[in-house]
Amino acid sequence: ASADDWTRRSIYQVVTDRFALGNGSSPPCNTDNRAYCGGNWQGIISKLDYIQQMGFDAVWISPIVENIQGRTSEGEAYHGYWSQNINSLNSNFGSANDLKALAAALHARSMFLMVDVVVNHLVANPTNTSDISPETFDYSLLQPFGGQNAFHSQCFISDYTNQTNVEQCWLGDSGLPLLDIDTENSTIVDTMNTWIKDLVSEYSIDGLRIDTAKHIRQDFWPAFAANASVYTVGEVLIGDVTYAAPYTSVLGSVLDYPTYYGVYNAFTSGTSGNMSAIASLVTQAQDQYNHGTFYVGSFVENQDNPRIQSTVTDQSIVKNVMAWPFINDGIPILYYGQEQGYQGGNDPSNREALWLSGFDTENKPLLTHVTTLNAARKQAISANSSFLTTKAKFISQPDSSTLAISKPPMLTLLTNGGNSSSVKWSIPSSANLFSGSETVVDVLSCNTVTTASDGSLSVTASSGLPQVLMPASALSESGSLCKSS
Ligand code: ABC
Ligand code: CA
Repeated sequence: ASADDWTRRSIYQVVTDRFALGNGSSPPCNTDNRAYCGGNWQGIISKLDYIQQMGFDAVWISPIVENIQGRTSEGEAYHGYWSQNINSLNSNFGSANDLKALAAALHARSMFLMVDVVVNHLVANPTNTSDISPETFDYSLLQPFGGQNAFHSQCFISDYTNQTNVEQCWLGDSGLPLLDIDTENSTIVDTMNTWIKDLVSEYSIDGLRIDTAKHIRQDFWPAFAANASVYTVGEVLIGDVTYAAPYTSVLGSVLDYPTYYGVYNAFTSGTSGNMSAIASLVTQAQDQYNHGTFYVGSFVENQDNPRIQSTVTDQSIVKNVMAWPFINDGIPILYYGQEQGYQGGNDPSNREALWLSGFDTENKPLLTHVTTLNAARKQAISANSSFLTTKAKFISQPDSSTLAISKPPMLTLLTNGGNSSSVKWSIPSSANLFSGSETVVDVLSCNTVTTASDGSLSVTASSGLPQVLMPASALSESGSLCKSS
């Protein structure tokens, strides 16, 4: 599927090992152990109702290829990022038939499959951790290359301001080195291009999340993306828009890390959090990225960062943050477990087993919240054929703890004030969002307000809750939002 196909989607990200077991069991899973807990592809298949009923129509799964086995000083390869043989699958997650069955089950529901892929490195379990000099690795296990000459010479990344160092030195550390593949070598480049082409076709993959994209030279990526011939979203882990921007020209787009940091900081520092920084980051990204921010992956949690609720548990603030990916230009991504209120901190605590929640759909306000947000976005797409190609705009507000985002027919009002705050909003007629004396619905609460005769809007947000406003006329008969039943 193309980037345009993906823009109407919303993505549920799972850590395959931590989502569900195919046999329906719920074994204990202590994240501190950094060990496999048993989740697998059959488990995902068995819980597609759970994912789809929240309104998601794409699933991003962990890397699928064979990883190093056994325990390292940093635990087991349960997350899937320690590839050893890219031509074989990670049997902990299932068989080739299981993975094909997952793709087929998704497609039967008109859902997309996104697979995480790692091209930057392979991992060899050091035979002797007190001596990790290059000669000590068993290269024969590292397939399809099998020799030391497939890797850049050993050096650990030491200077993130030196791009050659970032690209050609190694991630990891002496405890567990990630051997950096020589992606300057044309034979290796050809191997990778053929590999991705075959992988996408063999498993009917609809899109790829590209791990460690900034650790490979930019001009490696266009041919790789062309061979993939599906949407590719690169992980460029950086807070800086200008650094990320060129990757949006060599890949489908990037995960929107700069905005993630802006949003995280704005909502986790009390009312001193800088809300206008979000507006300025997004505006920069809209200006600098290829295709603006329409193709970015928009997220507020993932497997590498502490969950929002490890820092802030005020449910009003949490609901504001969670709204972000669904109301801006990018493709929304929800990291599994946020809907269940998970609170894990840094890796590995943020990789809790979802089955321990019992897949509860009845008593989880955040699950209801995300279901509504998905429905609101879908409704906006169907009400305005230009929704997906109209840039989000910010309407300036006097109160620095607020942010008003216009993306017609949606107007979203966010605040970091928390549940004891109350905000009086004024949206001027010059915002050109509504007509005069029009009924406008906050689809999160189903409260309605009426605009003034000039189309301006005054509305109060109580308890620091976010509001997603749409004209009543944009809520169609067929839609499910705010229908009294
Ligand atoms: C292991 C241990 C952890 C331990 C960690 C250091 O080592 O398990 O307990 O804390 C996989 C596993 C991890 C494992 C690693 C290493 O492998 O999931 O559990 O951690 O063995 C991707 C994936 C990630 C994956 C890998 C490796 C890569 O999403 O899940 O990790 O395949 C760098 C890379 C980035 C990578 C990330 C983990 O490390 O660029 O691709 N993620 C700065 C640098 C970034 C750097 C980041 C963290 O630090 O610029 O390049 O990411 O080290 C902003 C700045 C940024 C700054 C951030 C922190 O702040 O603008 O520049 O990022 O404001
Ligand atoms: Ca590299």
